[in-house]
Amino acid sequence: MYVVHHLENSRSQRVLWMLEELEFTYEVVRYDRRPDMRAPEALRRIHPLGKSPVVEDRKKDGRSTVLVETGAICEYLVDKANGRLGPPEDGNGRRQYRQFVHYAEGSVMPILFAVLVASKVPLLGRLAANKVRPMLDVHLDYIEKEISSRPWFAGKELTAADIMMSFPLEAARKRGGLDQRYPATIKWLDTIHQRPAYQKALKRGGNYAFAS
Ligand SMILES: N[C@@H](CCC(=O)N[C@@H](CS)C(=O)NCC(=O)O)C(=O)O
Repeated sequence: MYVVHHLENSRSQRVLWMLEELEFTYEVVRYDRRPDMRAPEALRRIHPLGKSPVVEDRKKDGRSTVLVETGAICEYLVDKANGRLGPPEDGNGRRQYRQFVHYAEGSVMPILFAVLVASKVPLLGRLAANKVRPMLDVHLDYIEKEISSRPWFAGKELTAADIMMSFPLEAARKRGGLDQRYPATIKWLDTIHQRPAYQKALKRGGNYAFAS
């Protein structure tokens, strides 16, 4: 049994979506953000980093494995699902899969985070945001080119690479300038939002401001 420690309006929505796609049984423990948008102290009792997602894989003997880091959690679930949503067979697809699983948190999220935080600070923050935004545009241009050439990030089928890419692109649409200038990316977002598993995950997760 999987227990997902899920922070409202956060990256951990992806784990719920993945569990739904795999039709795995899971429980959700929901956490509200504090007024300063940080995670509450209670999450630190589950894992010292105090971030979400945290997934517990509870074994029948009462022991549990505690997992953090969305990409690592997705890869763990792919293993548990005997490779479902994992890398495709062909070499090109495998390379794309590996790249986008890491790229989402490793390259896009840090820039997006900088834009989001800076744009909330008056005057100097906004100037800083304007400086960082072109760096985000480079990523959005690259992503648009990639997703224009195939239906999913690693080829012809949905994989964990798409699940990893969902949050940065949803957040970029909400607050980072991803708009109709990037039609293939917008179409990809609309496609994932229509999946029944995505919709079920939304109901399980509660507040999520990034799905529209
Ligand atoms: N790279 C990590 C990032 C984890 C992370 O920063 N989670 C955010 C959720 S969007 C969080 O818990 N923020 C609240 C806080 O830092 O207090 C992952 O993908 O799991």
